[in-house]
Amino acid sequence: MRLLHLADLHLGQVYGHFDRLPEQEAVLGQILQIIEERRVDALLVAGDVFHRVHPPARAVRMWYRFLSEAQRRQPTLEVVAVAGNHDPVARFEVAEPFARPQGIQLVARLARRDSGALDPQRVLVPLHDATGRPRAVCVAVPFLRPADLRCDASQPGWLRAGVEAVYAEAFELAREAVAAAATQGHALGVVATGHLEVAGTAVTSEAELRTPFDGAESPSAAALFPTDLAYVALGHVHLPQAVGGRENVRYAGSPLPLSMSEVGYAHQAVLVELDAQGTFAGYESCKLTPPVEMIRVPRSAPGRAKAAPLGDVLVELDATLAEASAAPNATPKQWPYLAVHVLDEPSATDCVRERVEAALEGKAARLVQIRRERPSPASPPATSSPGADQERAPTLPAFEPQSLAELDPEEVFTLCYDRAQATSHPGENHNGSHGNGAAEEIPVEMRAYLRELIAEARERLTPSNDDALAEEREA
Ligand SMILES: [Mn+2]
Repeated sequence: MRLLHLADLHLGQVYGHFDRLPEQEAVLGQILQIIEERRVDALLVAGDVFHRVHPPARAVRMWYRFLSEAQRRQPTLEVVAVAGNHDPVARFEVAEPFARPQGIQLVARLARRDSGALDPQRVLVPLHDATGRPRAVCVAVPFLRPADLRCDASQPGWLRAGVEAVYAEAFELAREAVAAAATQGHALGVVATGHLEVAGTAVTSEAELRTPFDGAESPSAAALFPTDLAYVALGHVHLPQAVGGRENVRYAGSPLPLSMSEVGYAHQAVLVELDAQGTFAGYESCKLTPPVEMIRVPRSAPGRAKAAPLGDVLVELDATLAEASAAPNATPKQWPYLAVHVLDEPSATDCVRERVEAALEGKAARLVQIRRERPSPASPPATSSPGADQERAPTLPAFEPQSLAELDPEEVFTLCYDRAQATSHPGENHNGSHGNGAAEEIPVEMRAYLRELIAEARERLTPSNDDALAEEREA
């Protein structure tokens, strides 16, 4: 049977102040084509369907339309979609009464029985081929929150232990289902979903950094996923890759670059083949084409600084846009996104934004970010300063009001935390000898509570606001 693995759609993302739904619709169109042409039996969506806990109504509509259109084109298609950390937990499953009878499973939290044991009826989803024959069972695990776990939070490493325990219990249930099916003459493969950072994963995106296990704390693929699994469809990390050296344990990555840090690699969906015995028989990466270009000035290149003095930036901006020039009849919704990173020199003027905007006058480009970076005291304030450690420079980045739109509350908290650490332990970590420049990581437990708080705050925001804003923007 044939599976299509997607993740991190982030529908409803607003970049700078530009709505990305038109691009997302275009990419969903490419995915529909793959589903139809390749006769996909089951679609696995590994979390972060939406960008925010309160997605705009148009994003929700787009998601349901996509599911419905996918089944119109491929009527036997089954779908398993689990929620990621960006998704609205309470509302992700609300369409279930309609979706479930259609073979669409929407899973946002772990269903348990009164005994506390996982409910196999909800955690396991049977998957069939086009003839209706059972071929696999999917262990549908969403992004796990502390409330989903059954473990002693006072023990060190409880988060990891709790997550490992959930997967171990779910795979035990899957084994029982496989054994039961074998007595009926069916050979089932076991596939699984997950929305988490697995140890040893390469991360390039700023968006998914520092969640949810804080690097060292995250569980390994070996600890989580037994080797007899047919396939593991992962989400959360936006860089597509195999995990733990296993070709059948993969992150699909984001179908569209969400920010400049996700440019420079191919975006894709993963087509997976299971043989008649339900074992992994290979995969194919189906390339997706981003409809809009993303440009960062200065252009990034290995060994090149991420920021440049304003004068250099303006010169490069001019040359880049002359060369990029979108099709002459392109509408503003097709114009490339532009991010500008300016090095803040002591002599720099205060009107960086005005000068950049003036340079863009009449140009077909959409400015999403002006980032001003202070030169780090350890390196000379020249364009040629090595850029390797600039991801998180030892000095904290200066904030431009507009870049706030891109910031996530957790990121703000992390920066404040780093700043507080830097002032309470001056000199300890100020020379940039630690690559990430962070004084000390936020304790895992503190971060877990912070996330709960943020989720709660988001739930309490009036949902109508987004929609009103979106309609206004569209008008
Ligand atoms: Mn994501």
